[in-house]
Amino acid sequence: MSADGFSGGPPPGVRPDWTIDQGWEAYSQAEHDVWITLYERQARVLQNRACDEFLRGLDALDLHRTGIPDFNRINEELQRLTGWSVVAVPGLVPDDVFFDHLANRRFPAGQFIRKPHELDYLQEPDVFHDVFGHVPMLTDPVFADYMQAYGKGGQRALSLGRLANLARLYWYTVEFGLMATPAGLRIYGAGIVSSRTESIFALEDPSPNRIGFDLERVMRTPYRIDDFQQVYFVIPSIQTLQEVTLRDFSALYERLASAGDLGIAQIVEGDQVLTRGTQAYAEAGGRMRT
Ligand code: HBI
Ligand code: FE
Repeated sequence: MSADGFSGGPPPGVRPDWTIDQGWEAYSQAEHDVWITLYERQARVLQNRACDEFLRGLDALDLHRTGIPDFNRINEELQRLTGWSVVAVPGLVPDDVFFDHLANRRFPAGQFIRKPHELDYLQEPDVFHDVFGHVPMLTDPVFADYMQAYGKGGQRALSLGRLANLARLYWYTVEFGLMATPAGLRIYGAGIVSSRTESIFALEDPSPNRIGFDLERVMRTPYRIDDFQQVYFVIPSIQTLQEVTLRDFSALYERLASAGDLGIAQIVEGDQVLTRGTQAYAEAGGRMRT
C-alpha cells in the first residue's frame, strides 16, 4: 500500500493511466440539473469575488448553464489556448498518476457529479469541483505553466519524500488561494470558487487569518481537509506563482527538514498579516455547527 492509500493498478474498466471515457451522452437530466443548480448559484456568488482570470476562463470555455460540459468540446478551446486538456477519471487517483497527468498538461477530472443532497459539500472531487473549479484558470497561460511545473515538482517531491510539503503548496494556492487586486481580495482557488459558503467565508469572515504568500511559510503550514481553512494565503498576482516555479526546491526541502511545522492558526514573526483572524468559526466547531 503506497502512502496515498492506493495499492496495485486501476480498477477493472479503467485504463492504465486511470482515465475512463466521460460518456457524456449517458448523463441523466437529473445529473445535468445538479450542474445547473450549482452553476447558477456560483455564477451569482462569484461576481466581484472571483479573480478576472477565472471569470475570463469561464466565458472562454462557455461552461454555461445547460449542464455538465462535454470534455471533448471544452478541449478544443482549452488546447488552443494553453495546450491543456481535461481527461475523465473515476475519482482520486494515485499521487504519481496525478502528477504525471499534470506534467503532461492533462487535468484529471472526476467523471461523476454529486447527489442533490451533497450540494454544499463532498469529500471526493466531482466534475463540478474539477471542471467548474479548476479548469477556467487553466486558460491563463501563466497559471497553465504553473500547474505543469507543479506536476513535475510533484514527481520530484515523491522521489525525495517531500510530498507533504509540496501538497501544502497546492492546497494553499491551486485549491484555496486568494489574490490581492486593485479592486480588493479575489478568489482563484478551486476549492473556494466551487463552494458557495466558502466563497463568502474566505473573503469576508473575520475568523480566518489572511497572510501574504511566502513559499517556505506555506510549506510549513498544515491545512484542513474537512472544513473551511483557518488561514488563506494571498498572492499579489498570478506572476507570483511563476516565480515559485523558478525557486531551488532542494535547498528549500533541506531547510524544511530542520524547520518544524507551524500551528495551522499560528502567526509568526515576518508574516505579512492582512487579517489577524478571530478563529471563532473553527473554535465553535466549524461545519458541524453551522
Ligand atoms: N486525484 N483525481 C484526483 N484529483 C486530485 O486533486 C488529486 C488526486 N490524487 C492525488 C492528489 N490530488 C493530491 O494528493 C496531490 O495533490 C498531492
Ligand atoms: Fe481540487
